[in-house]
Amino acid sequence: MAPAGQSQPKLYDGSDLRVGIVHARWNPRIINSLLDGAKQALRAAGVREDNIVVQTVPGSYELPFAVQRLYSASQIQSSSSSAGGGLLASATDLLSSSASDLPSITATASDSAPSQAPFDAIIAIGVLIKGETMHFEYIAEATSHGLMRVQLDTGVPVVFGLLTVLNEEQGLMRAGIGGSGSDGHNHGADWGSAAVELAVKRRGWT
Ligand code: DLZ
Repeated sequence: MAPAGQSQPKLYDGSDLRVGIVHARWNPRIINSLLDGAKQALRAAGVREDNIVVQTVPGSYELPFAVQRLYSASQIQSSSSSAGGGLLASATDLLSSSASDLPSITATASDSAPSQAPFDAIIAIGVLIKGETMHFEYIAEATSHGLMRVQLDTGVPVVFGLLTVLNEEQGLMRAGIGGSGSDGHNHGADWGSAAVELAVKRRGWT
């Protein structure tokens, strides 16, 4: 279902897309639901599970750097595998904090192998909850500008999955797990759909 204020989006075919997701680890309950929503929308558009690469960073402030590095790493990985250099250790190791974060890499080049192409879109997910100091304002502004800069500098769509909320309840509602009356709407699903739409349209715009 489309969120309030938006017409029903068209469905786009994501079956040959490779999508990265980078999420912050603050406010994990909200983050996990947003992440699930984004992944569900990607899968519903046909994106293969093994073409969805998830990485984590400590907090939202780290998102722009991580997205930028993840994208460049995927470009390097792609050019070295297409140059016949064989499989390098995954370039996304650069961002991995644990082995379970790593995308699975198989050594056979078949139709069923995960894509080695650069990411077609990257979704950045974070939840900033306003506190009593100015932290919120500084992190929100720096992260928003940073993510916009990364997408314009790299030419890859970066979906803005940064919730800036006044309290936890607002965040839970926007993750579809609110408690009072309505559960709210999971914005992560919109971000997954936006990633597929932008990735498909970008191919026609280049
Ligand atoms: C420091 C901080 C604070 C106060 N609040 C949040 C938050 O609500 N959400 C979030 O994702 N990150 C928060 N952080 C951490 C910063 O984003 C960052 O990780 C640290 O300042 C280290 O650079």
